[in-house]
Amino acid sequence: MLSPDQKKKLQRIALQLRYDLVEMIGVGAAGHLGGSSSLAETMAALYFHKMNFDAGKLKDPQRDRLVLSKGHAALIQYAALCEKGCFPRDELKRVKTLNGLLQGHPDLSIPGIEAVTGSLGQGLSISLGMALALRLDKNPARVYAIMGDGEQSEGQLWEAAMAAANFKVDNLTAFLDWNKFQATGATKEIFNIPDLDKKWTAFGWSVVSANGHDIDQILDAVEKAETVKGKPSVIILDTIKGKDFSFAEGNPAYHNGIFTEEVHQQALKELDAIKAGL
Ligand SMILES: Cc1ncc(C[n+]2csc(CCOP(=O)(O)OP(=O)(O)O)c2C)c(N)n1
Repeated sequence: MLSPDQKKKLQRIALQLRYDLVEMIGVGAAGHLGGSSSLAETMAALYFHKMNFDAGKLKDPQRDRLVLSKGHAALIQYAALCEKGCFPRDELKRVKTLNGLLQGHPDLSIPGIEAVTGSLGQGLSISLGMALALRLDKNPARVYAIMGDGEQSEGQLWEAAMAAANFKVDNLTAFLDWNKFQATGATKEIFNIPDLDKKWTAFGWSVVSANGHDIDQILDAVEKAETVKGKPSVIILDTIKGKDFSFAEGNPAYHNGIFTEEVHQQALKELDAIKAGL
C-alpha cells in the first residue's frame, strides 16, 4: 500500500510523462499519443516504484526487464527512461529524426530498452525467453511485458501464452492495455475478441484486472501477480486511449495523429489544469 505522499509522487510522474509526450510529438508531426497516454500510470508505477531498474546499472543481471510488445507506444517508454536518467532530455526533441537516438519503435541502441519491438505479437515470446533464461540462472529478476488489446489478434502471442503456461513460468507478468481501441477504430468492431479474461484463464494464466489509471490498483495487481506460483500472470488494465487529452480520449484520429499548433497548446493547457489540482 502506498502512502499518500508516494501516491502523489507517482501521479506527478505520470503527469510529467504526459508532458514529455507532448514535447516529443511537437507541432506539425505525428506521434502515437493515444496508446502511449493510456500507459502513463503503469510506466510510473513500474519504473518509479516497482522495478529494480537503475539508469546507472543498465547491465545489472538482476535488473527487472520491461518489454513493450506494443512497440508503437515507444514514446511513453522513452519518457520514462528519460525521467530515469537513461539519456539527456535533448534527445526527446530529436525523436524520430534521422540522427536522433530515439527512433519510432524501441531499439536496443537506446539505453534501457530490452527488446526490439513494433511488429505486434512478438513481445510476449521475447519476454518468455527472458523469463526462462532468468529461471535457468536462478536469477530473481522479473520480466514485465506490455501488450495492446488490438494486438490480441496476433497468433504468435497465443503460442507464447500456451508455452508460458506449459513451462509454469511464474517470473513473467504481462499487462494487457485494454483501451478498447486500435489504430483505426474500436477493437470490438475491427477484430472482436470477447471475454479476454476467460481466454487468458483458459490458456493457464492467472488473471487480475485493475483500473489502469489508478496507481494503487496497478501496484496491488502487480504484487498479487508476484505471489502466484507455477503459472504466469496477466493484468488486464482498464484504460482510456488518449487519457487526459480530451480531444484524444477514445478518438482513433490520435492513435498516431498530427499535432497542429492549436492542438499542441490545448494539450499543454489540459495538463496544466491537472497539475494545478495535484
Ligand atoms: C504485425 C503488425 N501488424 C500491424 C501493425 C500496425 N499497427 C501498429 S499499431 C496497430 C494497432 C494496435 O492496437 P493496440 O494493440 O490496441 O494498441 P493501442 O491501441 O493500445 O495503441 C497496428 C495494427 C504492426 N505494428 N505490427
